[in-house]
Amino acid sequence: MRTIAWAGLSALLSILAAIVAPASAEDGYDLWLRYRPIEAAAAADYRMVATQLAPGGASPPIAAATAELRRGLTGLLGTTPEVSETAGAGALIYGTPAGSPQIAALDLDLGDLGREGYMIRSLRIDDRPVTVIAANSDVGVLYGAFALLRLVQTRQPIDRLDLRARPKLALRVLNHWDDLDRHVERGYAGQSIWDWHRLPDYRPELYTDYARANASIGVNGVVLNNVNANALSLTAPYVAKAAALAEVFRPYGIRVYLSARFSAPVEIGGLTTADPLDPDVQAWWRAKADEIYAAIPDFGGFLVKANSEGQPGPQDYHRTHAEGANLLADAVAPHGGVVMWRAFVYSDQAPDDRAKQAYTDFVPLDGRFRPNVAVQVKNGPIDFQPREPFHPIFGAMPATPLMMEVQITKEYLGFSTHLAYLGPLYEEVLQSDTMRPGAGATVARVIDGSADGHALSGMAGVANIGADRNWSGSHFDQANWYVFGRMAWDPEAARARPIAEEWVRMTFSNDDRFVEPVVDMMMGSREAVVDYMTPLGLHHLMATGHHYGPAPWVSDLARPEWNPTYYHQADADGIGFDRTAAGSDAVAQYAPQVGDRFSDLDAVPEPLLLWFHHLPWDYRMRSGKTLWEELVLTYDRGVSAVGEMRRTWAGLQPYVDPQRFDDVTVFLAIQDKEARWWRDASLAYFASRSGRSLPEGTTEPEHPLTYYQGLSYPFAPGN
Ligand code: GCW
Repeated sequence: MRTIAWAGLSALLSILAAIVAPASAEDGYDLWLRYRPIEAAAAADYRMVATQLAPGGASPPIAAATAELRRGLTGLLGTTPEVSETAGAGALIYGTPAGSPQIAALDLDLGDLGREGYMIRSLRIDDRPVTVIAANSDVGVLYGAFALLRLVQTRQPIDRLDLRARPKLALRVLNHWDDLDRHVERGYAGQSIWDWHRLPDYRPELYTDYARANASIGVNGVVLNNVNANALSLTAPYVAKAAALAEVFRPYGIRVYLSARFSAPVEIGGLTTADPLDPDVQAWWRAKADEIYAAIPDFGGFLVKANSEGQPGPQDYHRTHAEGANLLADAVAPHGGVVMWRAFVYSDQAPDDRAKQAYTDFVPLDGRFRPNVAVQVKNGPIDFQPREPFHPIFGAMPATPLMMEVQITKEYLGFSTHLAYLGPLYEEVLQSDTMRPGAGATVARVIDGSADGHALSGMAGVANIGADRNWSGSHFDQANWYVFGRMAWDPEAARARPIAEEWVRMTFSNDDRFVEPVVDMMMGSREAVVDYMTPLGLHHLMATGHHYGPAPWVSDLARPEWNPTYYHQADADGIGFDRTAAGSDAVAQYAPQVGDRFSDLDAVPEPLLLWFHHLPWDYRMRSGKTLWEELVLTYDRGVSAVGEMRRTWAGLQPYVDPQRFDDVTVFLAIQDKEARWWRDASLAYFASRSGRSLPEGTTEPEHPLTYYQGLSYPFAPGN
């Protein structure tokens, strides 16, 4: 009796505690899947459409869809829909024709949805209004469930739906640059979320939530470990750990991949060579693939960084990248796996313009890769700079499936403390027209395979996820994870602004007084970073190693192309890298119309001016100002944009929970300070090169150049 009374009392107490405690803290953990109650008036309408859940079957993805719909609808609408096999009025019927007799009976046309697409329709069955989510696979159904929740979360009507959607890319992959000791290379959100030491047994809820978040935006692959790979991740204990993660992710349609170290046959296999043409090496990789697939039947395949920045690769044996890639491709092919082979290479011997080297190495290999190889090309020819022109390889390897790799983590855009929404950056590259023969080959249409008829297609994002409670290190960096997934789903059609709006509505508030200013702020934020860090086409001006802060003066590193001075070439006469025919002729790697446009001073987009041209300080810009004046003004514009962002955010306090409001406020203050630092340090330096003083009316740098040159941050994160 007493025990029961105690149990009852403590249950009562915890209910009371739940009532008096403020609505669960908004620490960012819930991402865009917050499912907070919607306005009472709207809730009533939505409830009519979602009174009952009628799942087709009980497979893990269908169970995940049911769990998500229950969680989401309960949170949003305040009532928990019952789960029932027979669908009454207001039921949500979901499944595949194969798994659900109710769906099969509807005889829907799902032909064009592919394996992962879905349709959502408002229908009447026996005169009862119902909503149907149908797909050809259970994972497609799960995607549809998330899409339906998104409609409610963004307050769109759901009573007359007729939607069809399917992903345009086969591989929508996050690349984790996570090391086995939980350090994350270029990670600014704490340690790796992969707790390698406690895996495979310990699988915290966090992993399921990670999978939910990815599935909600259509990400279907995860490379678990850093491309600067440790061969140990291919040994049996680590394969078992990867298999544990694969089990957690499988219901969410997510496959795991591993970065493979090319020298693994030597390092962990006891062979004396890793030569791709050596039969023992080939047998070793085949056996390794068999072993991995025995543990992870749906293993995605390998990602490889080879002969780049000190990594081993086929060129160590005088073999080509194609021969290296094909070695691994042959090993995974019998299991349906793929190889993502990175084109991020530049040589320590070749004195050629670094921007040209990947093209020089890879383009001659077009058509020489196995069909299950995708060459993974960074968005631009140098390295994830705040702005780069699109990579010329996109216009030059029609016989090879090309993936695009972008950074979601902001190695060069202010780590996690600067607010920079990357949607506009991704969109700018995807919409760039390569002008290849055969019209309409935008980067989007090259990577989705439609320009050349490739079935293998994909996009990879270097993850910005870590063990920080809010996943990405800052609330607004969650938007970059989100927009990556949404753009990878349909790179041709996706646009940065509506995706930002969707994210804001789901993550913060549907109040237009909040949504509009925040979306505007996000849309301008990447350009602000470009302006205060690398204006007018400048690039690679950051500090050595950790890349935190400005250091355009660095000129003493062992390899020329590691030095910022290599990229800006500023001296008393002028500034910029001449990539025209008179210079490195990198323009020749583009289709003639594109190359001509970049070469022509009257046609080159001014935001790329100094990427392609070396110009005198007095060069007349289109504004009529001199280059020097415009440079100063652009830095200033970047700094004032941050001030504007701070003012905008300060006015939005009534619409945001206190914790996230404060977090963002503090980060914007950091950004403001660092934007000034970038501007002041860079201008102090360029003034010393140009021998000019700042135009009248502009603010002098706060400190002398030597002050900035003396700053040192040995423990900046992510190095
Ligand atoms: O951007 C550079 C980074 C390196 C990274 C490399 C790459 C994983 O500074 O940290 O290494 O690119 O993409 O391989």
